[in-house]
Amino acid sequence: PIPATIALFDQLNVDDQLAYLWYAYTEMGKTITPAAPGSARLQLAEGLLTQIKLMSPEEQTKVMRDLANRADTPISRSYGFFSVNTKLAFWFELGELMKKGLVAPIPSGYQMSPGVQFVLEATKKLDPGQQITVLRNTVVDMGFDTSDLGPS
Ligand code: 45D
Repeated sequence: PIPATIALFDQLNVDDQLAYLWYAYTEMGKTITPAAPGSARLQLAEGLLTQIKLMSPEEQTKVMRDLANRADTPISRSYGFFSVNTKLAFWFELGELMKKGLVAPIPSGYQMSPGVQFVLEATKKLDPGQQITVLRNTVVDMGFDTSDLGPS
């Protein structure tokens, strides 16, 4: 069920991937709150989060789309160097910043596509440990991995 759920996620377009992460975060956020913020991992991500906070809302949304799109940008490259748990902690913190109004929110009236709902439902059927495995897999390939460029 874990690989199947990840395969479903991989088929989503970039906006649907972001929407999926957002709703997974808002539902799981309740249970993972003590583990994620303030962790030592987040210090590695602090520089990026600070840069993002200083951007316009449009730029903030673009950064998140670029990450999901694996676009080659300075921020996507920095993200690519994070460990998988730092990647999760980074997204978690972005979610917190969105809730606080410091990062551009989901547009009001936004409706999940059927694809997003489907992957979310599949995720809810997994146990909590499996859910985190799915989330690790969704964020691990985001950003830009400079090792994909091969030897220069
Ligand atoms: O205009 O370190 C749309 C543990 C549509 C322990 C959009 C852990 C149109 C160790 C796409 C909706 C393993 C527990 C716009 C960590 C449109 C440890 C915008 C785990 C603007 C870290 C969409 C932690 C946007 C875990 C902006 C499990 C979407 C953390 C943004 C999980 C989505 C964190 C965001 C998750 C999602 C965070 C910010 C799932 C964040 C998700």
